[in-house]
Amino acid sequence: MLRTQVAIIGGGPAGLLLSQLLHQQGITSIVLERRPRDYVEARIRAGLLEQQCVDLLVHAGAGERLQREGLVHGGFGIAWQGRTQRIDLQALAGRSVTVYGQTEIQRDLGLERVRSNGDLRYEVNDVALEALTERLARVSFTQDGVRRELACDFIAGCDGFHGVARRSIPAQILRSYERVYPCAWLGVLAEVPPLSDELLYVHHARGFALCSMRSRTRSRYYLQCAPDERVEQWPDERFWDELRARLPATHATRLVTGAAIDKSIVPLRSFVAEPMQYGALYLAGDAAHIVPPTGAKGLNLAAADVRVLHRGLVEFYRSGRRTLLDEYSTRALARVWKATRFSWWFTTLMHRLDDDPFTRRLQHAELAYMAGSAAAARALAENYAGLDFDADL
Ligand code: RFL
Ligand code: PHB
Repeated sequence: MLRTQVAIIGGGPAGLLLSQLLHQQGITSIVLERRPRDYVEARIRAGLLEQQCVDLLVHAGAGERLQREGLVHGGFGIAWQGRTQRIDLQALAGRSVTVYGQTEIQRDLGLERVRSNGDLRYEVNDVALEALTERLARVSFTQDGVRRELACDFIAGCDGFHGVARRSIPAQILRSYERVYPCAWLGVLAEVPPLSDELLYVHHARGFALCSMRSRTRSRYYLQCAPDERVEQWPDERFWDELRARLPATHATRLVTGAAIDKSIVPLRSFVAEPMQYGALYLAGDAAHIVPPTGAKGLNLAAADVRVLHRGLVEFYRSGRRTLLDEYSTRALARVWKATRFSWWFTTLMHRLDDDPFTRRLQHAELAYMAGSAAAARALAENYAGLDFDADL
């Protein structure tokens, strides 16, 4: 039987960051990831990091390239009904955000784990969590056709929304809260210069649009679409025409188009599972919660969970005390619900979610209010830039 202190299910950003932070404190872990490494590193997802998330990656020793190549943004734009407003994050919230792709974070963390001889196991199948309430918990899994067992003190469930960890918590204990939105995001990555230096969120009668980027030469664009649409229905030409139709006129004329390198459709969903711990199992990241991407909070929340969890584990291994571990779920959920609220609010404000003219008028009124009120703009800015990591209770 294999033995480690912390078994980590899932080698996404949450799992790798946790294993790296634990390694720095001399705590052993084994990461079990279902997919091949190349696949995990090629998944195009998040692009926007809160300053506190950047700080944590730097602290973990995986921030060297991020600090060199990440694009620091002091604000972003919101457009509606021919108007554009800049939200000055620095002036309103005293913080910036950083554009740096999740693919790169995944690669940087992976390299750092390999450099420090981390035990990362890819293409591991049929992971099963056992003995969660016994002194030693167990994880069994199949690797290279062989069934193996791993004994551990703790299990970190970092295996995303579709993973096995959350489902290992007894149904009578786990409570979940969910909102599925009647729309999806169609995302395109293209080797073209971004529309402007900052991100632009667009509220439009035809639906939401977002102009983002990965670098000065690579753009990331999103269009609201129906959840049952397929990427085949969106050839490049149609995508660019639709984006142009939703952009303010001044921006539309500047748009540089090109062949899409990647195209995908993501449904919009809010989901929170409570509690985030059961016996030896602690859930972190998308395994416990999902937010719609409008507020760019998913990866940042995963990093915040990992920060709280690793502190609890360090306290336990240093002193034998479980104070922070016992508070893990309460602390993490306090932050999760605030980000869930913000993501829901920003999604509801910016998308066409129904055909009711009353809804539309309310959205326009709220956008106009934000343009005219420093207090309203500040509420958006401080949530977007990220609420204080240490103000969660
Ligand atoms: P992940 O990244 O889903 O990783 C989970 C890992 O677990 C593996 N796994 C298993 N391994 C072993 N056994 C099993 N049974 C397993 N089941 C699953 C999976 O293969 C995977 O490798 O979760 P994690 O680490 O919690 O990280 C969360 C983030 O990936 C996610 O929140 C963000 O991508 C969300 N997100 C954004 N977040 C931001 O903070 N800023 C953004 O700008 C942002 N934009 C986005 C986004 C997500 C998007 N999509 C595609 C959902 C934009 C998009 C389009
Ligand atoms: C992205 O660049 O992928 C991105 C940026 C901001 C968001 C969501 C996604 O709100």
